[in-house]
Amino acid sequence: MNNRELADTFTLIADLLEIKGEIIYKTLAYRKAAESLAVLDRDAKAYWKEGTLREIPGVGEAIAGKIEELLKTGKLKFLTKLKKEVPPSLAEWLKVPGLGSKKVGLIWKTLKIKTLPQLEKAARAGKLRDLPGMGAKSEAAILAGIESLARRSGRIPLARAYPLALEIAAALKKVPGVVSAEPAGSLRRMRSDVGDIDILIAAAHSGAVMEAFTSLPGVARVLGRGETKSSVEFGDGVRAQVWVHPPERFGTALQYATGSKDHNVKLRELALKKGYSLSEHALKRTNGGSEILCATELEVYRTLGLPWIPPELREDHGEVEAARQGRLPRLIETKDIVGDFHIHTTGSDGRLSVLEMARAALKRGRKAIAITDHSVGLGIAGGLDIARHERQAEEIRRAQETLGGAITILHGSEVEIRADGTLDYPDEILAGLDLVVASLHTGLRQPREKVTARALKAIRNPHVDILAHPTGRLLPDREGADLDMEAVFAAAAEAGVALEINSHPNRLDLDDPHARRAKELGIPIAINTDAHSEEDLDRLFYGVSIARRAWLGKEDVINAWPVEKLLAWLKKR
Ligand code: DGT
Ligand code: CA
Ligand code: ZN
Repeated sequence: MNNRELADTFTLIADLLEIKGEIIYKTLAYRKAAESLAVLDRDAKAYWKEGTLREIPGVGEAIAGKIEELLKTGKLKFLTKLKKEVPPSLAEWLKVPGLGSKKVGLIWKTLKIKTLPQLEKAARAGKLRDLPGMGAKSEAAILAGIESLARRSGRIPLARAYPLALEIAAALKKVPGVVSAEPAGSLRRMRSDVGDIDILIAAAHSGAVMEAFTSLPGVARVLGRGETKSSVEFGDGVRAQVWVHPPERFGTALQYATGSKDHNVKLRELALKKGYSLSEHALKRTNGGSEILCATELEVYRTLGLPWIPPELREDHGEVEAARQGRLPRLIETKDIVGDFHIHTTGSDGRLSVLEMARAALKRGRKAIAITDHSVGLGIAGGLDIARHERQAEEIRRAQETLGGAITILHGSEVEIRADGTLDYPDEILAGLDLVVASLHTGLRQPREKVTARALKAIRNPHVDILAHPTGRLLPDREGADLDMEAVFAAAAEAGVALEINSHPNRLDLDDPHARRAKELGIPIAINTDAHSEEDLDRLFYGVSIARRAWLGKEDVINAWPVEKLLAWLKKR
């Protein structure tokens, strides 16, 4: 049993005792032990072998005995007996937002039910509202809680984690004594989903930071609180942990905590070859063991003879070798993007007019945009029929006149690829447009051959310039179409059609492995916002992050080309 499993065991005991109705101080002892085991920096087994288990904060004689029994036998008689009295499935109920141990105990004892599906059934049948201290409102809250629990897959979409991480970091930066607060882990590497949120703090003392962190608004449970590390869970199940390190070692700690694990392993091997040892705690010379303090990551990499490696590349996908040979790519940055070729307005399901959208884009430094409202077939989004589409040309002309030469507004369309692969406007209409974005929104569950054939047919239509969000996936739960991506790439390369990285954090489609493959094949990439509102324009950086994870530079991305080059490309097509 490792520390995590020991901690989970004691949490389970505390949960079951609480549901049983045990006095609170008894359950608190188990929770305290669980919290300190969760953040312990050494294996509990090591303490046990030394006979020093009771040095672990919150571990007294009784709990030390239980840890010993668990480590020896993998089981605990006390828990086995407790599980006979209180069904362990009830602990699941505590994860339902808005459901505490008192209510769990009450529902279980009165209605004689013990599983989550039984609880849901009882709530739907209106059986909870008449229990003492409850009502229709708390019944509805429980039902909503069960539904949100069901939606939660193991990993957290970046769209949820990223803003939360920035909020946490901003709040902790304000704590007196904090020098820096930076997200680390998979979030800093901009993976499209993350297991948890890791935040690194540079501060000489940790007390005030931990206090502020564990009492942040929205924190539902404190999972562990220690000197160097604490972790919490938010109401929707998102977990975050904070590590505090002295400022003079912050670079070493940030580098470690950013990962990935595989990247760190590579780096550690390189360090050993060069006569250093690199660990979570310190970078040291192997002979003599003197420490090299690194306040910044740059110093860590420089000591190992490397340039700083951008976090998005740290996946052990060849970046360490490339860094050694001085051939790291110059990655695209958000400020390189001058164009956005997938934008909606009130013409279909967007919130702003052409002029408002163009102003908003101009404010963000864009020099060219394409208005690409949905075509008529996509009834749900109120697509433009041909007459309305032609009237939109007039709206665009007026907006262009109002804004002068500051921004080029192209008239495009996001034209639907129908079930048979034909497009939703006739070729004459498409031929008259500045730019055509084709996309699949329906029939995504078609068999591989059929859906691939549709995409290929669209790519081969000579009027199509960009294939938008190619797979149609929606994060976190709706998988994309079962496309044969190699066939899509081959067709796009041949036709010279650009493939989109859709920046909406629920799409991020192409994903980074596919975007990297597309670059290898010389396919132009478009990073578009697919904006339906002004705020969507600010989500461009998500798409840029995917491009960076795919090793793309600005030459690979049509949105980063000078406007003249883009116009020449469109004209030639
Ligand atoms: P996640 O949270 O599953 O999306 O992925 P990460 O990469 O954030 O991983 P996490 O949260 O388990 O750990 C944070 C960082 O700590 C990770 O990126 C690298 C570092 N790390 C964790 N375990 C190890 C390890 O066993 N060896 C090394 N070298 N680094 C580790
Ligand atoms: Ca993590
Ligand atoms: Zn769109």
